[in-house]
Amino acid sequence: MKNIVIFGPPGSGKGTQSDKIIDEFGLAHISTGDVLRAEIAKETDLGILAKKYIDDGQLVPDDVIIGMLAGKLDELKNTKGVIFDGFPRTTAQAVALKEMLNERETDVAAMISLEVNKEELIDRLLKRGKASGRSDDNLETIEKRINVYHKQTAPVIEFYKMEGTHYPVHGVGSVDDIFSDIAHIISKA
Ligand code: B4P
Repeated sequence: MKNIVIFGPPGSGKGTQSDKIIDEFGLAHISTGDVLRAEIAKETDLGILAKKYIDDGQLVPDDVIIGMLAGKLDELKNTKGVIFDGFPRTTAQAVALKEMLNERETDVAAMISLEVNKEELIDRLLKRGKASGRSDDNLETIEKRINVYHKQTAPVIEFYKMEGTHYPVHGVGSVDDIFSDIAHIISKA
């Protein structure tokens, strides 16, 4: 299996590039953000809990996310590989993902880290907020999410550097040019 982690701050293009990776490489896709938004729409217990954190720009607790991901992984059998989009977002999640994959005799082949400056992130998310009405795409929550990223999520980069699978990608420019850099990395991974 070829498993890929697509990583980066909020608005860096994880979801955008995941769509292109699916088309090109035929991998399965798990977006923890999409799963949480689906739970919120269905008003499940998990959705009600997650909404409080998401609307406040905070991460949903690790134990909740890790349990949810294990369930999703079990639904995917006989796949060529999985794109993990928005997961891991803490070092504890990175360790849990490695354990879950190792139990299934596989691992992460590449962690693609999209690098985008703060002004560009804010600009993109404010634009998306106008179109999508997402409750977390307003200036106050966006700034909180970026701070949470630097404190809790950026340390995940060190984990994958130690694993030898960290690949930084410049994430500003045309979606196709960025994808071409990503596709090159995945082909060789
Ligand atoms: P996510 O849904 O993962 O959302 P995101 O980080 O905001 O978006 P992404 O980087 O995918 O951006 P996109 O491609 O859409 O998470 C939402 C929340 O869920 C989190 O804040 C957290 O509370 C919770 N959560 C999720 N996973 C969790 C976890 N593992 N642990 C704990 N909590 C978790 O791009 C954004 C915009 O930019 C789009 O409008 C797009 O069109 C545009 N864009 C993309 N590429 C562009 C480019 N090259 N140029 C110009 N615009 C571009």
